[in-house]
Amino acid sequence: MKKLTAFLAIVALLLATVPAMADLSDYQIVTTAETHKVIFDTDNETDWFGDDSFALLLLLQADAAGYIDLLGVTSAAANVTVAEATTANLNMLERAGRGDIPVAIGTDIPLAGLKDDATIEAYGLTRINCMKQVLEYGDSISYDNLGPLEQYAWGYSSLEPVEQTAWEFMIEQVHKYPGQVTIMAVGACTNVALAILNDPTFAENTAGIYYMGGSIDVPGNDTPCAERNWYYDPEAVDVCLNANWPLQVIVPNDISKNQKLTYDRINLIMEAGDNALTQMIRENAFAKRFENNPDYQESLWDAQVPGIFMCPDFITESDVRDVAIVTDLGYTYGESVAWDEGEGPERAATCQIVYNVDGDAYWQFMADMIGTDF
Ligand SMILES: [Ca+2]
Repeated sequence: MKKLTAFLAIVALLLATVPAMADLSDYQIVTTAETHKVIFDTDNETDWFGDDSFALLLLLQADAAGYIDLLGVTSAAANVTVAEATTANLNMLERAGRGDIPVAIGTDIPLAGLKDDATIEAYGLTRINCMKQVLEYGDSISYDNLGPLEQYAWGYSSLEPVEQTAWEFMIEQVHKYPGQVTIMAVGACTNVALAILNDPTFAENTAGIYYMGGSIDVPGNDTPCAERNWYYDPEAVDVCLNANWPLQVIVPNDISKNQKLTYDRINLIMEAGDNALTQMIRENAFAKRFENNPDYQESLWDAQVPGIFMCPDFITESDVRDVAIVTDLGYTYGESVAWDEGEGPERAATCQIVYNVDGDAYWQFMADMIGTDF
């Protein structure tokens, strides 16, 4: 008996020293790497390590765990120039030890061109800061030379992007895995629109598209009508909405009214593990914004996208509506307009719209995924 007691004591001691492993079998994950391939099209930024960055970390872990196959990351415009987004993507992948994931450079020139000051003034539009930077710096900035924008980056990565453009990469991958690739477009939609315009069979050969964009039942965040990602290039959104996707899911600006990143949620991730990913969060999000300000909160948009793709169970509020975008220059330029399913006009597309998730469960999932070493 004494021996058994001693043995049990040793077992208990050993168990106590092993860090708790998250039990991911508790989650209703519906995706697998064999069947669910993802291209992440993102206006990522490392100076503001926010939404896109959290989403990318979740995708990297989902790929490492075999829940998805992350085929590549493509750089889009909207909140930053494509040069900065590319630098951010390369940097994050290098820090995460994931130089095996290809990065392809997109474009920050909208389908209808960059809007100069005369156009902005003539139609009463809002000036998007990074579009002004593209106009000012043009081709003089690139992912390995950000010029005056260098102050907003972590520094440069030793990783290199692939030679293909974002839209070329998308077309190639979609035809390599017909019916299996989901596009996650969490920046401007220009790259995706270019893939569609260059290959009319592109959309129908994907598994579908998840957008972060548009404002359905709430005001926009760039203008009273328009949300930033879709305001950057409304003509591209119009092309995308009218392509022949098997599935279109929109995570609109509405979700940002419901979901916030809080001190407790970011802390949950940092307590879940100590690895290159949690260190990135600690250095660039926690230390810069939360550490000295525990009451600080920020709205969440893109970070919700990969998780609802993997576990639709997180969705608490959703419906199916017809959605179109206004492309006439003027006050309502870039506005996303929604009708009941089947009631929309010709240029409207039937989409699933996700307004809210179970935030506590979602961020526990983020913590369990990002904190685990797969
Ligand atoms: Ca984004």
